[in-house]
Amino acid sequence: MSPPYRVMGVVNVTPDSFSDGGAFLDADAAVAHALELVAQGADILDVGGESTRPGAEPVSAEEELRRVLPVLDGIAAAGEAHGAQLSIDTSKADVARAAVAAGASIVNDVTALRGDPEMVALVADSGVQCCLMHMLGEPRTMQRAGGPRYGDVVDDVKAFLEERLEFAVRAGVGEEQVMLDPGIGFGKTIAHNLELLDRLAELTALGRPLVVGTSRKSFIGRILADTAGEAEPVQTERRLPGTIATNVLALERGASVFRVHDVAPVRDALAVAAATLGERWTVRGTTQTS
Ligand code: HH2
Repeated sequence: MSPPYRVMGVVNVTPDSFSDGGAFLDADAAVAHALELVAQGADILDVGGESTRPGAEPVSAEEELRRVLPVLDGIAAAGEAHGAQLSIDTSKADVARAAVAAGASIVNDVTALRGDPEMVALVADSGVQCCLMHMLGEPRTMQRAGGPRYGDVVDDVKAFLEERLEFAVRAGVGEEQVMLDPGIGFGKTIAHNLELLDRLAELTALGRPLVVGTSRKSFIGRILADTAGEAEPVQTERRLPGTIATNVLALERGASVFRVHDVAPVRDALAVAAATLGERWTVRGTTQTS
């Protein structure tokens, strides 16, 4: 029986993503990588053509489409996705529309429907699932010195996600289409990220599946550097154990979709953690995955 949580493998078709920028810019390499993630057990493939790392420059819809469409088509043509759902990581309605036509059944919008006024109608009309993520500011500026500031970060993120869910539902999106994400690393200090992970269970009160994306993020690199007395954040290649630790904790606190670059090791860690938690996790999980 497959577990009631899902692993979302990251397929970045970008020159500038923070951990794998340029590695899969070529469509064939990206398709091969996507199929490798399926072989590792990915339930969802999240294909993105625009980096959202701090400081990243926006790209046009045309360029984003030029990057992602051949990859979505290639995955479909290979016929080896074995039921893995395709997700498009975009905040542009034109990109999402073309991706849905090419087989995507999830729109992962890091702006939570604020980036493009046409996005909410696209999600409502097409009936696809969508992931609404919290972000303070925008990628180009969100981690600048001086910010980000919150009253209580968990309360603020929760109120934001609740408002976005209501907005989507008012515009005709079915509540059952929506997943919510606290947006780890998006306009947050290390302390904010840790507080959100520690108190993640409070977000389960929103009644929708929670997505978390901690994979290889810089707060992991900085915690490890501080612990080891190193000046620079440890490199992304050394962030897998921290990625696993945070995903296991997120599972225990009620998350049910895990967005990661390294699918196989995270899947194994989650399987053992879920077995250990037994009923305590399943009870929460089953109320959330419908
Ligand atoms: N994180 C990134 C991108 N998209 N989507 C959701 N729902 N949640 C996340 O935490 C999230 C996301 C950033 O990671 P990555 O895609 O590896 O980097 P980049 O944005 O530089 O391409």
